[in-house]
Amino acid sequence: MTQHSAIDPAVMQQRKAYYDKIGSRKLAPLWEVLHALVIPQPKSACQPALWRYDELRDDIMEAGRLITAKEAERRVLILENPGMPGQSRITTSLYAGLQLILPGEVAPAHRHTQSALRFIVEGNGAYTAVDGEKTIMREGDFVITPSWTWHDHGNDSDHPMVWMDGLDIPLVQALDCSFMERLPEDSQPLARPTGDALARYGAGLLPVDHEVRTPTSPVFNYPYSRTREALETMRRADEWDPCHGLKLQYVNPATGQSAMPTIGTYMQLLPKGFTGEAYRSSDATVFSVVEGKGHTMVGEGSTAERFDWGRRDTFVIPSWVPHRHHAPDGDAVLFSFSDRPVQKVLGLWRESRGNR
Ligand code: 1HN
Repeated sequence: MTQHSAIDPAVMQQRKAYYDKIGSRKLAPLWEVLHALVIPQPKSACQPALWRYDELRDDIMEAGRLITAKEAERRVLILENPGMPGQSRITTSLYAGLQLILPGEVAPAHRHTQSALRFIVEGNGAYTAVDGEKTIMREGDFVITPSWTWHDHGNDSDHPMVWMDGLDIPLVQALDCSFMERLPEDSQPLARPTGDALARYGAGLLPVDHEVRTPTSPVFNYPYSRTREALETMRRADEWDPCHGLKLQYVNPATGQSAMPTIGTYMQLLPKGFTGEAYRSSDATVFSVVEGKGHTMVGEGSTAERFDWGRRDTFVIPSWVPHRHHAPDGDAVLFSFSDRPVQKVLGLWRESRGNR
């Protein structure tokens, strides 16, 4: 903004008339908006927020009595960032929701250009089928639906299943490249046995003539049992990061890049008694608590908030907001996701530790 208070009212009036005139020719003065467009550091509409699972579980189950998975197409409660109401986003660039599928239900097959992740929050035994292969989902599993792959879900178990969906919807929206199709059948035909992708690509091996054709990982279920075991084995080396504890990123084994091109996914272990140092990064991050309880101090000084979290809770930390994780009472495990791979490939990503 220019300093209007110091400007001669006659000049102001001339400028206003000029803006109106050029406005009718689809022109606008940059100098009136420049300082709001290019700011010294991120100032996001995204707010820190916490969703406690024990407070919202009844609401999810009530949706199960109001509408079927099939009628809804996807029966999901959107985790809506309170700073961006009505925009179906948890951060500026990402969508998240909690999806319920009851025993015997199916969520019919469709595909879209948006990439999706599922992070399993409650229950074991429902399946998702992706591009001709089914995988059975268990708590803590990280499951991928790559862009433009057919996917349908079903629950052949005897209990409800809830998972968190993370999609790059706002990002795709910003680029105006949403495409979507439905299959006439509820379930897609299967082309390969369950477990094929993990065997083929997830054992430190690749088919001898494997060609990388898409940026998304060919492994589409990263089972929690393996992830947890990796963290447990690593802890013996005792090399804790002062901000993150032990933190791993999920990778595409065929490229070494992030498992999904638009969404970075991570799992971290905070050991009992962990007192994290302050950390901030330019990628707003969504956390899902897999094990244990603890708290995260969000922000600095008098405006700092404390998020007390436990198993199955979700919280979000906006871009460039300092935060510290604490796990005073026992080990805690956090899954997280953000748009970091996009920021990195564009050369935009930044982080800082401590008071820098
Ligand atoms: C979608 O396809 C799923 O496949 C979940 O489970 C959530 C939110 C918006 C658009 C598509 C799914 C979605 C979605």
